[in-house]
Amino acid sequence: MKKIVARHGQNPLLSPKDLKPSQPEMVIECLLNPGAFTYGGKIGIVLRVAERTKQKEGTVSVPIYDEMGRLKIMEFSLDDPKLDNSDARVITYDGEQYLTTISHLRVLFSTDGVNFEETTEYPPIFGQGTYESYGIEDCRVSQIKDTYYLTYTMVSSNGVGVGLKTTLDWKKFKSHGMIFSPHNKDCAIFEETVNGKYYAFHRPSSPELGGNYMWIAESMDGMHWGNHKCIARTRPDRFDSARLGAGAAPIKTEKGWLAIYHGADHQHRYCLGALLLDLEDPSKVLSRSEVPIMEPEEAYEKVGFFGEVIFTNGHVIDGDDIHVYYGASDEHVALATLSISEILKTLDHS
Ligand code: MAN
Repeated sequence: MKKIVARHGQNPLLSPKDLKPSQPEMVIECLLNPGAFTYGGKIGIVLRVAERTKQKEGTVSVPIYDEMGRLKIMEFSLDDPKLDNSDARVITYDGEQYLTTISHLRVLFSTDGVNFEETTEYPPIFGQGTYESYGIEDCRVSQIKDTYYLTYTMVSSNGVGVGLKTTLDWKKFKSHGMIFSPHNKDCAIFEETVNGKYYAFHRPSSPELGGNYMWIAESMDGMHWGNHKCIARTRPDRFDSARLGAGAAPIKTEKGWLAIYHGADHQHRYCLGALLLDLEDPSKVLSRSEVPIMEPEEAYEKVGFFGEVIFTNGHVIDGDDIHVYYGASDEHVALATLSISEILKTLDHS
């Protein structure tokens, strides 16, 4: 019998030491959450590189970009009572939140899907302007005809929203601004239209009524979105009790659209689950995982910058195989091959 998940023997494929920081003041803290695609006979990934300023004793410093895209370093004394640095990912100073790391994206290519190389031919993509001053993160890539749609998280003190860029050649990018306003992330555009309409998953967060649920939206042009519907909510006492969000674009199967998503519980443990959606109306959920299809098991998934995390936003399909690229413990990039037919079997229950 085929297994649902087979991790690659060379895992983790990429770790912070494998790339060079973007500037001398910075240290790469995490390589994570890549989008994946195929281009020119190669497999490409759009990697999130999270960097931190070099730390000095007695202080904590955080990086931000100014309006001109220049790096600015903010430094706080560790004994300052206005400082709360109990979370590895965010610090709060005097009511204002800052990310401890700032992320940019890098495009790497591979001929075997395992060994990836960075070349000067494809320069890194940095955050730009007011809405990306805390960086850009977790890029999904959807290919529709010749165009690649990059949906990614824009982070600034204004909030967290979804940005869109398009490219034909991975060298020139067109920016289309913010397509889902704060607080929103985890956006993946379907790779084909359904009855003439574009569809996208997204994940707004509502602090009062509602929560961190997965939504779907429609569009006539792939840029302007409406008719939003909530398709999956958190479930008490399950792996997805606190939050969930889409992985990469869903996979078209005979039984429906198969969407892989991440679900986290209140201990911030991130696992993967699956949803099966109606082929003609993807806002209709046919089935959903009762238990995770993949959960943190290996040392590199359990211990790291932020442990007990498996997070995916990129995969490449090859017949029944889904080559899932994922962020492991918010620090490394790893690869696992999942079987479409085996996942579908687990979704037969409803
Ligand atoms: C959360 C985490 C971080 C990320 C921020 C902003 O705190 O997912 O990794 O940097 O959100 O998106």
